[in-house]
Amino acid sequence: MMKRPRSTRDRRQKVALWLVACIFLAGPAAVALSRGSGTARPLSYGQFRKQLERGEVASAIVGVATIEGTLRERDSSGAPVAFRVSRVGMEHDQDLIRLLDDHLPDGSYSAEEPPSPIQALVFPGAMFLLMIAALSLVISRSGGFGSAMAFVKSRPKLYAAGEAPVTFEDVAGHDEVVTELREIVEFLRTPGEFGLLGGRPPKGVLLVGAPGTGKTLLARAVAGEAGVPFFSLCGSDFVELFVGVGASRVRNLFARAQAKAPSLIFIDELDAIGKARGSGGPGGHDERDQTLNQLLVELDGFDADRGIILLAATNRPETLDPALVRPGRFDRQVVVDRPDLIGRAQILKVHARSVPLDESINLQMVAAMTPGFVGADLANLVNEAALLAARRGKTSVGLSEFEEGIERLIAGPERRQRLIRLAEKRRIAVHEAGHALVARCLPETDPVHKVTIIGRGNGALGYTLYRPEEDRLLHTRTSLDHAISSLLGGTLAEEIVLGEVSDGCTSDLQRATQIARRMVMEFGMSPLLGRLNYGREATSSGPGDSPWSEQTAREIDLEIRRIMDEAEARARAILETRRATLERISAELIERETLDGGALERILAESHPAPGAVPASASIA
Ligand code: NHX
Ligand code: ZN
Repeated sequence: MMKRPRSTRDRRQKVALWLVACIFLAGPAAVALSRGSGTARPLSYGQFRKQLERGEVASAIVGVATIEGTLRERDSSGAPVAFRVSRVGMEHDQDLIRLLDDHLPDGSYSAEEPPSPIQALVFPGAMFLLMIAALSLVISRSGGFGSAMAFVKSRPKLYAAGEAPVTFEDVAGHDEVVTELREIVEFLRTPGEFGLLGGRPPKGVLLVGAPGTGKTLLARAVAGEAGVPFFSLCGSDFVELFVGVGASRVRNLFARAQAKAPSLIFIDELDAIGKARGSGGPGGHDERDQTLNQLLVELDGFDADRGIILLAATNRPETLDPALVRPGRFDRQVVVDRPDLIGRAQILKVHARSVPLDESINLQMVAAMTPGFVGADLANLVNEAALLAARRGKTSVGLSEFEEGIERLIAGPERRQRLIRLAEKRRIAVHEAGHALVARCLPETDPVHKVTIIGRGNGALGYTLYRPEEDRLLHTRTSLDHAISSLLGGTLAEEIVLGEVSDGCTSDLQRATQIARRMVMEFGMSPLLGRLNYGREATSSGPGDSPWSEQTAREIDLEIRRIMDEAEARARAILETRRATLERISAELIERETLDGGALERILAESHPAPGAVPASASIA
């Protein structure tokens, strides 16, 4: 191939690049200019209609997707205030035209002409063609398709040695994991000494744990402690549009890491490439398989003595291709658990370093309120609490901000619907009172922390919050039975007090049924089916596929049904014998909207029978 003089090539490439840049930049700018929306006040469609009805609109031009015009209101310079309503779309209706006619009768509104079909088609078309032309110019001038691929190649995020100042000091709540990882740090620091006694250095280490538990942070800390470069990529980065790109990225990654050895490679979400081959159904997974094969080749190819270690993270190790976890590959697994009480307190301490806390606050208490939270959740919580304190005009963050922050993280921000019909408010209150009362009357449930009929951003109209007193690791059969009963308590209370149920119970029933199903299928808690594990859910895709007989399938259904029925009977007995208490709690809820654990206790203390007294009819299960 003839070589073009370099200067010409460079110049053409520059021109082409400028062309691309201009089109990208000029497009939106031109649109913005033509709209003249520089100082227009953005209004929602609703606001606009309201202002129109109040006669506050002076003129309006109704466009295809926008309404622009001026208000009667004047700004500081005496000019009428311009406004702009965008994303009107569907809401253009006959009603609007009538409104405009009524309120702007002197014809001070008009409709913008829709763009002619020619304009609408030709302009974007021409832009598109120009872009393609410019892009292909760039590609052809920069050396053909091979380097076009480089364009697509996502470079691994590289943290040079010493540049990633994360150390084990920054990792709180994972003492055991850190102990295990120190060995890897030692190896990276002095790769040679490891093999002195014939020991084989680790090659690949798999960090296994739920999302947000700090696996990436741990990997960075290993690199930081060892002072080696850290190449970080996410598994899903490898799974791309074009067959072969993923594999070439793997090759590229290892080549770069080898060049900088000793070094650390970190692949997050390994399961994205490492899923068992051929598990994804027929066809379409060649790309992932190629990528995985390349990864295996590289894993076998690199000589561990050179001081490269591969760390990877996954939250589903069981889905990984068995070839990946064979000796000499990812042969070590380190479990990064959800932090326990002590771990959470340590993590909170790290995140609260830069946040002024109330003197009264004790992070131990916050840790106790957040069972199940992972590091990322706790970081969010501290942030949320700090924002709330700022919004409330406080100079330090107190316990109440943490409490509200926890609820926001679990269920979203408060959503006080302005308009709830009294009958519905009553139903919500009865429902939540039912949950709370059943939970409170059964010995093996978590204590009720709070009951409320104030809705939340997640769509719940009301909810009952429990407070697990310590991290519960195991659940007895009784505690699962009781959990189902309290989940059913809401709907049952509606039925008992209001005569019929509503459609609000989906999520309660889902959760209750899931517990019952797992009791039967996973925990061997059904006498009829015996202590067998039938696997999670049915994996069958067609009839006759299921790993158990039809007879067993029927028995599973019947046993799930029996557990649910017994739990329902238990809850019903509690609610029927305490009908007055139920009504009392819901009345208080309607009045006060939220009851905390203490308020609930006070109501219960004045009521009969006492919560602990189990009615005779409830002893059937
Ligand atoms: C509906 N919403 O779909 C209406 C609009 C029964 C008093 N007909 O069980 O709010 O029914 O104890 C987390 C958990 C939405 C998020 C449950 C989001 C339920 C909630 C649907 C109370 N509390 N149901 C409950 C409820 C509903 C929903 C959720 C969620 C209701 C119930 C929502
Ligand atoms: Zn409910």
